[in-house]
Amino acid sequence: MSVAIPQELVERLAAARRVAVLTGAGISAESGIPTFRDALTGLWARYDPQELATPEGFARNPKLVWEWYAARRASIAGVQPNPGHTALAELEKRFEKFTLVTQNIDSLHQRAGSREVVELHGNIARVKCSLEQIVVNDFSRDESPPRCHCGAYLRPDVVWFGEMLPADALARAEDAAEHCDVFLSIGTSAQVYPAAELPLRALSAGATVVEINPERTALSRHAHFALQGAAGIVLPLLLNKLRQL
Ligand code: BJW
Repeated sequence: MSVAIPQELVERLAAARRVAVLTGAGISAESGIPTFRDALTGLWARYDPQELATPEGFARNPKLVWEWYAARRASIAGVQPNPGHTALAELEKRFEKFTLVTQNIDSLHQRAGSREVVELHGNIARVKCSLEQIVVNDFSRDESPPRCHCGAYLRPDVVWFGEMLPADALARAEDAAEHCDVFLSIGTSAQVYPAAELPLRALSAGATVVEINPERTALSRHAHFALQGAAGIVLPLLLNKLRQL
């Protein structure tokens, strides 16, 4: 699928001083990590989020949840950032202020070289105590799940449904959305809150909002530009157009 990049978008981006970006599972799809809501290959098409991504599910069956995340952690460790991640790391260098807010837990933005990354939904590589909510680095892997020194189970340091997002990350994301000239929403279905509110906050504050996604989403009709294509194709094209100006 070939995607035309509107010249007006390139010019608005070139004139921008502050850029905010929200990414979702779609940007990592081309690295081989499944999205959540794809009807056939999405994680939630094959697994029940109530059982695997809620505190109640973890309380019912901690071993099942721990082992599901352990398998995902192992598969994420084997993938590489793709041209979409790399293009964002390059874009960051061109702007006075560039905040990359991600819902992803896979560290692929950091591995591609992005520096200012705000993780809204945690990081699968970290483990925290399910009682004390503090990150734990040193634990015995003999049990499944392992236990904290306090006796409670350890769990992945990710945000499940019904849980609050890390307050500092959310505050930084909201500030970036409300004080940017251009906001890019990339590879997210825009269904999960509060992340889905960020592009709407940017719109209300007067930013140019751009969506990059092969499918239309709830955001598409609000965006100034909805580019229908894969992030790994569209982002390098956009970067090239900017370089040619
Ligand atoms: C491509 C592509 C390519 C494919 N290139 N694109 C207000 C209104 C309604 C509900 C709520 C609300 N406020 C809170 C809620 C409840 C809930 C919520 O939003 N529910 C909705 C489902 C309705 N939110 C919460 O519970 C949040 N907590 C919270 O708000 O606390 C306060 C509170 C609690 C309770 C009540 C009220 C307030 C926490 C949300 C945590 C989400 N956690 C997960 C799991 C993380 C750990 C893990 O990985 O296991 O986060 S769920 C999952 O969804 C994951 C993702 O980060 C998140 C978003 O998904 P994403 O990234 O958009 O992926 P997909 O699959 O949906 O979309 C992929 C897109 O990519 C698609 O559009 C494709 O087309 C596209 N794509 N290939 C570009 N190559």
